[in-house]
Amino acid sequence: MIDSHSSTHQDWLVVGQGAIGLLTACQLQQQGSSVRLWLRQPASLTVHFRALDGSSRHHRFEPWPASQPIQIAFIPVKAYDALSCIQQLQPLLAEDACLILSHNGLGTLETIQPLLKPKQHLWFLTTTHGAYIEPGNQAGRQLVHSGAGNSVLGAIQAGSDPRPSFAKALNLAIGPLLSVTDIKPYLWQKLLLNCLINPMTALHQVHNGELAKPHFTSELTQLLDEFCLLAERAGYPQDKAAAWQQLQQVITQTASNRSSMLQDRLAGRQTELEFITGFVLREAQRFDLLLPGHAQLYQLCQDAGF
Ligand code: KPL
Repeated sequence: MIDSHSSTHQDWLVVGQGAIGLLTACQLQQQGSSVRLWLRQPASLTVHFRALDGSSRHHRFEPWPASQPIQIAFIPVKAYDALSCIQQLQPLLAEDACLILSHNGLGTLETIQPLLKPKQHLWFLTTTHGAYIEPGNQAGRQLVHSGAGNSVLGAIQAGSDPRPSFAKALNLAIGPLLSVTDIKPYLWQKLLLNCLINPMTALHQVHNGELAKPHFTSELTQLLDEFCLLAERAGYPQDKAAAWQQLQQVITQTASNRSSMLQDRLAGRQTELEFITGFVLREAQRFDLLLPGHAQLYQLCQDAGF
């Protein structure tokens, strides 16, 4: 874990106005960092933030100044927006900028990495913190930090500093933060949860907790078996019993939540299906594996129009 006692003052860019991005932005600002937002339409934004202990406070964020080089950018945008987002930021990126991606699914890094200059470094952060934006008429955003979690940070390029200076600030914002030298096994563990929970809940339009019901057990078991087969071949072997236990734990802990894919479906937004089940099926093809459960689930999701 990162030492949480010393504070750092850095110029952060946080991209978008999703719950995890705004949570991080508020917490970074609270501990003294300068934070600006990158929104589709450059504008200032006020966030009414309700912390875990129920206390409230207001945060105001200005857009990134058009001429200032970007040194550290936290980019918690959907997987399908990650590439175009980096392309937009590119003209302003400092020669040695640090870019931290955070999204569900895999398959974005391969297209982003070739765009970066030799000293621009890419990181990935995965978090279990819960946050949501309350619908409301008030100007600005009503952000609720709904569940304490933890985060894991890892560099994508070999040879990156294993304890970058910005990790301290992230630890204070959405820690406890574990800094790892290889983030990929963590991303595969998260992929496992996402490729079982997200398409199933989005297809059946149920809260996460419904998946604990016995009539979902055999399908979830098949999906897990197939995933473990693939993960083994891809070099990220999973302990099936532990993975099943973790799945049940997440289903229970997030029982009353709608998965992000169900939320996207209900809001008529694009989903991350291509980067979750789509990625799994593309990987399976690479290893000549047939994953009939995932293939059928993918098809049903497509037929349902998401
Ligand atoms: O990450 C999630 C998501 O909804 O995207 C899970 C783990 C499934 C929790 O809802």
